[in-house]
Amino acid sequence: MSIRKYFGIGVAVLFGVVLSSCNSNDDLGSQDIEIPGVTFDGDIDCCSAEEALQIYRFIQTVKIIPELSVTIDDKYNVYAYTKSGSFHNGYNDIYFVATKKKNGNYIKNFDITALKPVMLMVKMNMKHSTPVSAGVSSFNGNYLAVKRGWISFVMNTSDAGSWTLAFDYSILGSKGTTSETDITVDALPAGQAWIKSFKVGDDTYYLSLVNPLDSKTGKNTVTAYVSKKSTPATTPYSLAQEQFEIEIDPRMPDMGNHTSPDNVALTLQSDGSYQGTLNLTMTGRWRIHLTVKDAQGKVVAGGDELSDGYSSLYWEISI
Ligand SMILES: [Cu+2]
Repeated sequence: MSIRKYFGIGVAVLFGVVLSSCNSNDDLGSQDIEIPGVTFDGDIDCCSAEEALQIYRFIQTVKIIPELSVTIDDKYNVYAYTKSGSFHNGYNDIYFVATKKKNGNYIKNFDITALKPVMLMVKMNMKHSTPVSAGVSSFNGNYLAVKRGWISFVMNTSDAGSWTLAFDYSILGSKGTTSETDITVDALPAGQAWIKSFKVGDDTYYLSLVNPLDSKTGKNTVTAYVSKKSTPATTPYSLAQEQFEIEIDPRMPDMGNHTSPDNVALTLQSDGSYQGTLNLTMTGRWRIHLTVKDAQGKVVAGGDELSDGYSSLYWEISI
């Protein structure tokens, strides 16, 4: 009893936050606002009221992608979110939650087992996919019912072509694949380039820089993924099995290409990502010139081929 009372207080506090953030309408009694999942009714497939509140709070930090909302077997709803409510060129985190249609409660255990983005290149009449996360897993220990994956788009939507996204799901016994849904992938602003490719023999690899806009002045832990282009190219590109090391040489092209000290090459981590240290000593536009070495330490991409002596393989970010 006391536990439910505690949750009741939690809900009331949350309503207070919601109302004060848009405090124009005093007629909105808290009882008129429905937070999905907060009606704790002992549904064992679903979250407790406390978990539901965590999810609800998390969802306030991201934006829904309406076109990717689907109803499954007339029993479940799946909602997809990104930070901005849209997709852009390069790396995008994508989040999913699932609810029961009949009561709106968040479902604790479900899986999105594959993300399947495909671009139709209209003029060339060919299709290709793009790098994706190995799977979609729980956000973290606090957000078991929020799943997170990523897609790194090699191209944006343009006259050259457009994207669709489908995904495989498994929700309380319902399994299947959603239909291919049209999505828009926006170009990045000038001064930003977050995905680059290189070739080793006949194989094409993609280097996806993770959420570079989170970088701040000073030393940043920088994360990237190396993905391998699939055959056929319509199969989503999974993480490369080969091991690399990615040396970074950040330069400011607008300021005489000065660099910064104490950068650390990106190396493979146990979770499949690459991590290193990127030191951005000031705000502005940075080119992060890359030299990629294979497991034997041999340079396989990048180097000093630009006329100014810097690698032509680079990410570009503006902070
Ligand atoms: Cu394309």
